[in-house]
Amino acid sequence: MPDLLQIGGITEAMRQRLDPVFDIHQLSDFDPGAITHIITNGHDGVPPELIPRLNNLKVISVYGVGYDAVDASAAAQRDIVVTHTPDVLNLEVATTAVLLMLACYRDLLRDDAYVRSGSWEAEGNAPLTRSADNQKIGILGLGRIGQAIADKLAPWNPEIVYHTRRPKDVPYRYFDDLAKMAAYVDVLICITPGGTGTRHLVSAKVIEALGPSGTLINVSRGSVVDEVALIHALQSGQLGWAGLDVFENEPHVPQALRDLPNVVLLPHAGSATEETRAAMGNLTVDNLLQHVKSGEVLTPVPECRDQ
Ligand code: NAP
Ligand code: 8YV
Repeated sequence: MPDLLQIGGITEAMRQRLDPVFDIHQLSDFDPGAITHIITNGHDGVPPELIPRLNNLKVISVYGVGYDAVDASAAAQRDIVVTHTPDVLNLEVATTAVLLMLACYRDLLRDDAYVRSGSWEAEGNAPLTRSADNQKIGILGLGRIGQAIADKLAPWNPEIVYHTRRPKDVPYRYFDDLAKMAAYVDVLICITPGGTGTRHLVSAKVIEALGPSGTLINVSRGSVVDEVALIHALQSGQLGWAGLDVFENEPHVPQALRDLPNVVLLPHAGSATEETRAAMGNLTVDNLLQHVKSGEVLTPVPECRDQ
């Protein structure tokens, strides 16, 4: 049986499919020379110093589409294939982005608290909120999930615009300058990959351009947004609202963010439904089983294609 190193948790359903095929080892107890496969997730990844120690490693299967916690280029150089779980979570993460945007516009948390606290009875109707209809919405990163977000927003009749490094063949206006797009839109939705290439792409300048009536939604990675600048802008009124699923130092969320009334916070739950996590788990395991069966994988990351 091939030896599989498990980094982070896996579901019972995943274990049941892996058990008959692999000897599963934990980080606390494994023989580096024996490991041929790794299963991990987007948060834990693979510690960079581990890869050179695993001379027989062939596949790293990541439970998640984002793989910034694995050095895929270093793996590819050693003929190790990294796989991930694209597409099966597009709709769920898009729902999360729309959920955060609507919660900000309609002040869902404030109004929920208004009912629970008895303020409705004591003080009368709650203050009015803002309509989410007919807004200008900028998508930063119009890939698989970004497109699903644009599709899911259609009933709110938005004007969709976008920023990526290269323009796409889509019917939306392209901005080659993120700050200019931020100045144009009412809502900025971040859904790029994480990692060094996108670190603090949403800078103080971009946040300032979005402005006091603007809303920032981040369902990408915490590293994409300058969190210190974001907190400052939300506190000072330079930015209106933020809906955040991801943070720079998860699961730590700065107290300053938790104290703000104009934010909606989720615990990196973009794909976290029973149905979508089951689909992600299946694809993560399918990649490993397919490799044992045929030497091929189903969904390699771009750095590891054509290997
Ligand atoms: P994808 O299809 O590869 O799309 C990524 C998009 O980002 C592309 O349009 C790409 O276009 C753009 N991009 C990349 N680098 C950029 C840069 N420096 N500046 C501007 N645009 C850039 O990926 P996906 O499947 O949609 O997933 C996107 C990311 O969402 C994942 O990597 C992950 O980090 C995050 N995610 C989060 C959750 C959650 O639970 N919150 C769940 C799933 C995924 P160009 O190459 O033309 O720039
Ligand atoms: C997961 C994600 O929470 O797919 C991703 O990139 O961020 C989420 O779907 C995470 O990767 C689970 O490991």
